[in-house]
This record gives sequence, structure tokens and C-alpha cells, in this order.
Amino acid sequence: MAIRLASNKQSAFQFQINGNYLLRICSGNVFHEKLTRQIVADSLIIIPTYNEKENIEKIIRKIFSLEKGFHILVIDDSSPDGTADIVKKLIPEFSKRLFLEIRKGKLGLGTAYIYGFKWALKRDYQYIFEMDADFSHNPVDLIKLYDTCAKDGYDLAIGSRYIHGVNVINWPMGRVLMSYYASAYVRFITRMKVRDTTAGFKCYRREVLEAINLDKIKFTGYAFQIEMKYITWKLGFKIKEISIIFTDRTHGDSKMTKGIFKEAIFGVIELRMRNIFKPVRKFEGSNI
Ligand SMILES: Nc1nc2c(ncn2[C@@H]2O[C@H](COP(=O)(O)OP(=O)(O)O)[C@@H](O)[C@H]2O)c(=O)[nH]1
Ligand SMILES: [Mg+2]
Repeated sequence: MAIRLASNKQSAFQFQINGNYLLRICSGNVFHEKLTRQIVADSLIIIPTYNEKENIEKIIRKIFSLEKGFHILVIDDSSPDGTADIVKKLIPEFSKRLFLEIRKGKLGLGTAYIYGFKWALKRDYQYIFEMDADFSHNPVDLIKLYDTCAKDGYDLAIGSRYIHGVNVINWPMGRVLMSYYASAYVRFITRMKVRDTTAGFKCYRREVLEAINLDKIKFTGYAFQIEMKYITWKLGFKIKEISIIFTDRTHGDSKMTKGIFKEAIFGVIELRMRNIFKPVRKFEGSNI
């Protein structure tokens, strides 16, 4: 039986039992009530999907088996393989913890995340995560990312493959070298102090996403990941990379294309130039 204790100035103490019942002790009287909604979680994991039928149920179950009560939002681009139907079937089992948004057609990873960020900002989430569906990112590392922001006070935590050498399993050597040198190239052009510049396993503190004009994010593939880090860094937020092991997918196919790679190579030059003519500033409007 899990009991949570909270107190406030007016009403002495209250206990939550298994997240379902509330026991309130107020001026010597004891009240209890069945909670009508789940305890609000502070963390949302956004998972974009395109044809992930072999992975999606397993990754959702794995995340919900962790000791921390994360919420999950899947953004599916009408995957022809029926990924969204698998998620729909799981929603009654994980009611109020699992959410699904379906978009009409493959619109790219970057716009899926922007959609998810806005969705999260409309709600109360304090920590907003990016994660792939294909088990390249180990769900257990979510706790490390969370602690880096929530306990150590960083604004952006990045799961990095390149802190101690190269922590990548099962990628062909060509792809490892390409990713490693692409990261070095991005560092050289942008001067950004991040080792794994294309990493897509991250935890943002809410304030970071509020400070960025999400409608002005231009890129959609790896360049999207670089652009988000670059702006976060330029705005002076505290960034911390934590070492993770990245394992290539064993099920389903990669959606990486030559176009995505090209966007990243030319995109960084554009980012740097853009910042010379129009330096990055904190967004004063609303993303909601
Ligand atoms: N919603 C959405 N998800 C996508 C799209 N492209 C890739 N993804 C998802 O983004 C994640 C990373 O893609 P993946 O193909 O594994 O890229 P790789 O790891 O670089 O080979 C996976 O969860 C994909 O299903 C897209 O256009 N839309
Ligand atoms: Mg992948």
C-alpha cells in the first residue's frame, strides 16, 4: 500500500492511498473520499511514431513499469501498419496516463515534437521528454534524465552517446562514424558545448519550451534536434549531458533518409548565419 502525505496551511494533513483514496485529517476530524482523477504527473514522455507496430506496446508497458509515474503521449502520423490501433487498445488499461494524437500523414519528427510540446504546455507538465519508440533509448534512463532536471536543477538533460568514447550498439560502422563526425562538425560550426548534438533522448524543463517560439522552429529531422539544442544553449539555459548507451532497433525500419542528413549539414550553417543577423531571443508570446 502506497501512502502519500501532503499538508497545507488551512487543512492540516492529507494522505493519498494507492493513488485512489484521499484521507484528510482536518481540525481533529477525519474525512475520506474516492479520488475521481489520477494524481497529476509532472512528467510527459512524447513518443513520435511511424510504423512502430513491433515496438510500441512493449515500450509503453516498459515505461509504465518504472517506479516513477510518467505519462506518455504518442504522436502517430497515421502509420499504415496500424501503430495507432495498438495504442488505442491500451488506452482503457492506462486511462489518464496514456494519450494518443493522430496526424494525417507523415509530417516528420520535428513537427510531431512541436505538436507534442504545445500539447504538454497546455497542461501542467513540468518535465517534457523526447524519446524514440524503437528501444534505441533505454526507458530506465528516463529516471536519470528526470533527476538531472528535477533534482540537480538543469534546464535540459540530454542522453548522450559521445561522452566517454562512443556508446552505440549494433549500428553499422559507417553510421556510427557519420553520426560522430556530424556531431563534431555541428560543434565546430555552432561552437555549442554539447557533445551529442543530434541526440533525441532529452528532458526539458517546461520553462525552456515556453521561452522558445515553437512556431519558428524550422527543421524537421536531425536538424530539428540541433536547432532545439542551439536555441536552448543560446538562451543561456543550463544543459547537462548524461552518458547513455544507444542500441539500434531490432524491430522495424529506420526512417532516416538522405534528405534528413542533408538538412542537418546545411541547416547548421543556416542556424549560425541566422544568429549573426538576428540573435536568438527569449520568446515573450505564448505557445499555447
Ligand atoms: N510521428 C512521426 N514519427 C516519426 C517520423 N519519422 C520518424 N518517426 C519516429 O521517430 C523515432 C526515430 O525514428 P527512427 O526511424 O528510429 O530514426 P533513427 O533512429 O535515426 O534511425 C521513431 O519512434 C520513429 O517511429 C515522422 O515523420 N512522424
Ligand atoms: Mg531509431
